[in-house]
Amino acid sequence: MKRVLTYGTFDLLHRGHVRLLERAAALGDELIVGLSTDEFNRIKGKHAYMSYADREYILKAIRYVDRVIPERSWDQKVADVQRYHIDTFVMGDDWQGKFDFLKDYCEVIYLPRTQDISTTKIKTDLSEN
Ligand code: C2G
Repeated sequence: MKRVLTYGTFDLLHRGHVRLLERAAALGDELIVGLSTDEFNRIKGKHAYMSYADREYILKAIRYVDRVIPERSWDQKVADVQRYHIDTFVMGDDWQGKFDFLKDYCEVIYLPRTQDISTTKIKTDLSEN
């Protein structure tokens, strides 16, 4: 049983998010997603349009996602990798190198981001029309 872990806000779920989840899930048998809480988003300087509950509800409907756990801080990743017996940690390559400290605990893979789509772009495009 190969377990994969990733984290994110996943607000206004779009093709870039789903492609990340699809590719991450393909790396193992089970994909666990650490979903940023509304409080942690404030720490990240992000304001999600959708609440944690709504973002969790939508993520759980995605066929590639097996489990959703709350992401409350920057410092929980090592504990999560150990607690959930994670084999592979995956993030988009906008985070390239930022989580290499996890290489002591599991495989770390950064996947190419999907171009021309982001939650910020969606919000900007909508506000201009
Ligand atoms: N992503 C992607 N392509 C896009 C947009 C996002 O591959 N066009 C990926 C990001 O690289 C990330 C995941 O989708 O791996 C979730 O993106 P966000 O919700 O923006 O997550 P972020 O705010 O980067 O939070 O501790 C890690 C943080 O919680 C990551």
